[in-house]
Amino acid sequence: MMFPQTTSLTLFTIWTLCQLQLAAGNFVQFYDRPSHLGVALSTFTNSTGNGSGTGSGTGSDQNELLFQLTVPSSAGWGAIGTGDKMDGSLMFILYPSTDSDEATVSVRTAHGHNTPEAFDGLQYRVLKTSNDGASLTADVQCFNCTKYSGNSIDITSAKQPWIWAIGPGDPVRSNSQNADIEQHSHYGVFFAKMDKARATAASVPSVTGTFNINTTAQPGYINDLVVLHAILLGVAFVIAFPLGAVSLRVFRSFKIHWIVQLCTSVACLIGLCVAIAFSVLGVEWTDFNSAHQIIGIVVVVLTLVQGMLGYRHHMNYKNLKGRTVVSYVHILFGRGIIWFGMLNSVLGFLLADSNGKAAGAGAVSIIVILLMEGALFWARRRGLSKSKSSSTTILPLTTMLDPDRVWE
Ligand code: HEM
Ligand code: HEM
Ligand SMILES: *[C@@H]1O[C@H](CO)[C@@H](O)[C@H](O)[C@H]1NC(C)=O
Ligand SMILES: *[C@@H]1O[C@H](CO)[C@@H](O)[C@H](O)[C@H]1NC(C)=O
Ligand SMILES: CC(=O)N[C@H]1CO[C@H](CO)[C@@H](O)[C@@H]1O
Ligand SMILES: CC(=O)N[C@H]1CO[C@H](CO)[C@@H](O)[C@@H]1O
Repeated sequence: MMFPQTTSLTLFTIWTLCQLQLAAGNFVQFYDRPSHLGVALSTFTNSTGNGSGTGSGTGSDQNELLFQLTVPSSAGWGAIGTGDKMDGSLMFILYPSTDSDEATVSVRTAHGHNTPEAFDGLQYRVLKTSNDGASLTADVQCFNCTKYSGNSIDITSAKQPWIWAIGPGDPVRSNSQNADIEQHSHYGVFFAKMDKARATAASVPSVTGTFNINTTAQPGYINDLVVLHAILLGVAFVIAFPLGAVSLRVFRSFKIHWIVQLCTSVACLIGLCVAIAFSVLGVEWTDFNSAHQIIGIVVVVLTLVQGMLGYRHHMNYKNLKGRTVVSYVHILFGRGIIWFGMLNSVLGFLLADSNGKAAGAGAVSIIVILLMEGALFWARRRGLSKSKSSSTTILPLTTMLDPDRVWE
């Protein structure tokens, strides 16, 4: 009666030891269960490499990347790449070769979302490949991948981003580095604790089981939330708030002003909640220590304060028929918030590594600021010539957004 129990206990012990062995084996593993793409990765410092025998001298140390990639044959192709996006990524794409039980490892880089192109600036070795009909597997030893300077690999990083993708299933069968591949059906980003992948020998780890080992997949919906966040806050600061600001002078409507600014503030609050949600749920931005995140929280909170100031000003104005400190703070903050909000959309795109979009947002913001100041200046001149009373020619900035003039 004891026998089966002892056996299972022994098996359990062996299994546990294997797991410990895995954990101590110093590699990381990513496995996407829906698509069956798996990769096991480690790094190894080759101090005798690079043809020099000086040993520990840092100049001759070479950090090798060793990995096994396995993808389902039915996908047509499968790949991993460095960094968190295609643009600038160093990619290893695996597809069947003309030899029915082998596979081809194609090393490529991508520009934007274009089909990646073969890259030959790499010193690597494909140790073995296989195609058993169900999956393709390859063992790769790369001698200088860690020197790649696009979306680079940091072997000490606790949050190294990687991308992966699998094909749509169209059969690829080629020995060429340049085989035509069709756009992926599935893709994603994962983060690896590279500092846990430092191996003491140059052996390629094997994909074991269907779980992650010291890697975290970035949930796919994070991207959609980022886009929602960027639209809500970008439109708010670059279009809606400036429009609301000039409506007071140009359309002479207090009503349009407060309705637009209130709705926009609500949109900002939603955009902020979305940002906090994806920053917490994701992997990459959990520390809340980037300038974009800090400025963003401050600016959005200030927009709410700004609403209260506006309301107070309005009440005071009704009673006192004149401006109070509150009015001046509202006028000053109004501009400041819009400028910092615009600056923050630029910082947001920079944080997301979209330098082109950052430049675009910056250019549009400057144009909008000029249009806004122009409209305010013009409206002020018009107001002055009509009232004829005040003849000041040099206007302090603060009077341009003067909320009083609406009720005159
Ligand atoms: C035929 C080759 C490829 C084409 C035409 C292509 C095209 C695209 C396009 C248009 C997008 C934008 C999002 C979408 O439309 O779904 C995208 C995103 C993405 N692709 Fe590719 N891709 C190719 C190969 C690859 C490979 C080999 C990888 C992985 C190593 C990869 C990983 C990704 C990832 C992670 C994203 C989301 C992040 C980003 O926008 O860069 N792609 N791809
Ligand atoms: C004035 C307020 C803000 C504006 C105008 C703004 C705007 C933007 C824009 C335009 C992007 C680029 C998104 C893309 O690539 O499509 C972005 C990205 C981002 N935002 Fe904001 N944002 C604001 C506040 C915040 C706050 C308060 C947080 C967090 C607490 C935050 C977190 C992020 C993060 C983490 C990204 C990078 C996402 C990625 O990896 O692509 N933002 N933001
Ligand atoms: C070290 O690197 C050299 C090439 O730079 C390579 O020939 C050698 O096999 C490597 N040694 C190990 C243990 O990986
Ligand atoms: C890797 O080594 C090869 C051969 O020495 C060299 O041509 C290539 O530029 C190197 N690549 C990187 C990314 O350092
Ligand atoms: C599953 C696994 O191997 N996890 C390891 C990841 O790294 C931590 C240290 O941060 C180890 O304690 C875990 O065993
Ligand atoms: C054979 C070889 O890879 N030599 C390289 C050793 O490293 C130096 C600089 O780190 C390179 O310039 C050599 O090409």
